[in-house]
Amino acid sequence: PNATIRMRKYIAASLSPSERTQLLQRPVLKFGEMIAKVKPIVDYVRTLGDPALLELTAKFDKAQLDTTVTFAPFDPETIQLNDTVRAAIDVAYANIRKFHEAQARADTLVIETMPGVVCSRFARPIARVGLYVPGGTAVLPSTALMLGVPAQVAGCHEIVLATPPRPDGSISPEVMYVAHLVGASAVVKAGGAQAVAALAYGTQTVPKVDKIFGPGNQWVTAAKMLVQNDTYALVAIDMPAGPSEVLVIADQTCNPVYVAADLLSQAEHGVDSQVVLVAVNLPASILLEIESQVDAQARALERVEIIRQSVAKSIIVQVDNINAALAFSNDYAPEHLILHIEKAAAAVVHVQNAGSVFVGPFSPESCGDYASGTNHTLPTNGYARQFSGVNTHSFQKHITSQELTADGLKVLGPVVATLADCEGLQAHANAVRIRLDSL
Ligand code: HSO
Ligand code: ZN
Repeated sequence: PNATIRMRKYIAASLSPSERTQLLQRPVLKFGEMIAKVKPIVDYVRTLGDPALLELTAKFDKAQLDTTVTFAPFDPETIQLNDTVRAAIDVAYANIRKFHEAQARADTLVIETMPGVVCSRFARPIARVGLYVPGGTAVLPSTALMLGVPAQVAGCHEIVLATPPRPDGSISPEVMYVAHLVGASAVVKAGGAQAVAALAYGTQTVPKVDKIFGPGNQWVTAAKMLVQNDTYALVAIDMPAGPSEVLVIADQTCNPVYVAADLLSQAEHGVDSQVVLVAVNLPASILLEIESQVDAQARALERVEIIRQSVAKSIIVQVDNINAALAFSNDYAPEHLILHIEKAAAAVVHVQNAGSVFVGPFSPESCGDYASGTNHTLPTNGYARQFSGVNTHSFQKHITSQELTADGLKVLGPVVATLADCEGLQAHANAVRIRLDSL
């Protein structure tokens, strides 16, 4: 227990291609295995509904409940919350709301592609959404905000929040207050694969939803992936989720105390959290200072035992210049990227793959995790290559439409008829020619 809390060190230039690939990899998630484990749970809830949900909640969350769902209104007067916490939630709510409202603006496109041919696109909310708020080793009212605010801003009609109850059967007042702020219609007291199944299929009391959002452990993620593939459930998910990650790029201008603090803020999430430091041409003394700060700061933290395990699996990669650092980061595609470098803002144009970027010494990840306005539900596991973090559009779909005038059809019709002939689809060509003949 007294061993130094330290990350493994590598020099990028001396890595073989396969060693580099190895370092870029996340721990393999055994999805096949997990799917097999969650399937019986999902099937049980799908076929039996509430009784199954109550039984599984007693088994996994040690909570004996009579009913699973609490319906709105959630009277804020009845929610016991200290004033400072309430005020902090209010500020976070306002900032997240500002940033996510702006995303919904200027959403409508109207484009005349040819004279008399007008194409448009407009957004509509996904009517019913399910937001999974994890319990487990930490209570996460911030996740309720990060999912609830964009759902509210997008105009979703029914917002169902699911979260595991505490052993006494209650939900934390912080989460209940957020449920009130975002206008949730129901809170489902259940967690894990069973909660995902309830949201996907609905039960006697749990409303069925159209899309399920939120982070969670392997059980939750596997259940989301399973129900997404069930055409009977007809449900979408936000993205596949894995353990949380951060990649910090630091050069000789960095503050080693800040760098260590940022690495640890991610390392405390869980034993499988991924923490990477890319050191750009760092003098040995600064690197040593970061390492000793990691050890010293970690020892003073309550979650030191979690950190011991996550830090042991974490790495420092030493590179010669900023281009090499950004290349490594882009290949890694981190959920969070923190830039502790001289011209941090100027480096952002070179970021190709990342969930969210934290620019300069005064932008700790914690600010984005809670209250700056950006979303903290972000792609992990390298999925930042092809996924965006949760945003207002995640709660909408875009519908396109077109309207042609008679003159428009005269111009476009022959083109369409030619292409339809090409494909041998005579009825398609006909639908145009019949009109052209009558014009
Ligand atoms: N860093 C986490 C989000 C979070 N941090 C919630 C604190 N609370 C995953 O991106
Ligand atoms: Zn965090």
